[in-house]
Amino acid sequence: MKVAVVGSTGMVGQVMLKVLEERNFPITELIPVASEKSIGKKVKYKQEEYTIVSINDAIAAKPEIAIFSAGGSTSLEFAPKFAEAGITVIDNSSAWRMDPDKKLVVPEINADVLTAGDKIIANPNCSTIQLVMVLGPLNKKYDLKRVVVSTYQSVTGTGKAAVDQLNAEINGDGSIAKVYPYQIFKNALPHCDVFADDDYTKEEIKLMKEPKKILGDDTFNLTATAVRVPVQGGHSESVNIEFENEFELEEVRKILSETPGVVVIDDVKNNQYPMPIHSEGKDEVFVGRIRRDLSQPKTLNLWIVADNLRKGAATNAVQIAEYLVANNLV
Ligand code: 11C
Repeated sequence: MKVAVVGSTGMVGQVMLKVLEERNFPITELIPVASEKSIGKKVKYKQEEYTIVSINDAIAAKPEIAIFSAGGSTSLEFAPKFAEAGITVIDNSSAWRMDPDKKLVVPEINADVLTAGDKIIANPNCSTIQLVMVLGPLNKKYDLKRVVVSTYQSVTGTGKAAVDQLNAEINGDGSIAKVYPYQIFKNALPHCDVFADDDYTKEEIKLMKEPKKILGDDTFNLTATAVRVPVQGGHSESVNIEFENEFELEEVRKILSETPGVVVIDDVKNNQYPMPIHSEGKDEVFVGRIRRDLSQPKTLNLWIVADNLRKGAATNAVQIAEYLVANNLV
């Protein structure tokens, strides 16, 4: 299978190459694509060097699959051109996620919506993916009524310049250009992505809309506050979930433990709970601090952590590609 990785030099693009390699995706030819300044440079994949080509050259090479992580405007302009050439695009940007004609997919939850006719498939936002991995199985059993999520997001979600800002601030180097409007070291910014409608940020709006589309259920309410913290290994989420139906805590733990891709770490007597420092580099979504909300019935509190560059981006995209191949949809 010929595979193009568009945005191959970016933070997510680099993890995509790593994940494709680790999972031994059946690649016969890798076509790395990046912006003009990187064309002609090399990327490494399975001990071999591949030359970065332009996006138009990638279309001409006719890969079966193109995985995009090059930002919304590149996706908006080029994904349709790839699709017209018969290439299936898996797009990690927010460009197509809420388009009613495009599928938004977390394979463990809704891969069955995919067909051979889907030529542009959207990969959800990182904080959405880890949330729906937990909401999905609980919704099936207890029926969601209302979800309140607060995130604690890694600087890696913003990109390399943000990681550089944090490290420079840790090292006392004030000369680096700031990606955030404020210092991030020793700080927490209630501000991920830009402010948009009704004083919510775009990240919060993604979190409030995408889960309903993925779960195929808009009968529940969801509100979000997204916070950037000086953390690198992954995104964390504090989630309050009210159900229509009563639940037993032990059954909740059992359902989540049996959900593929979810790992329960919940032993507070021994200080065991998920943390970004442990999720870094892993593909699973970790959940813990599972407890009743004592303030009202049928309501649960829990804590979800995942590596936003892996399950939150690259791994989920590669899993979509794996599903397409396994089901002869490309
Ligand atoms: C963040 N979730 O951490 C973002 C990064 O819509 O795919 C990914 C943005 C997106 O800031």
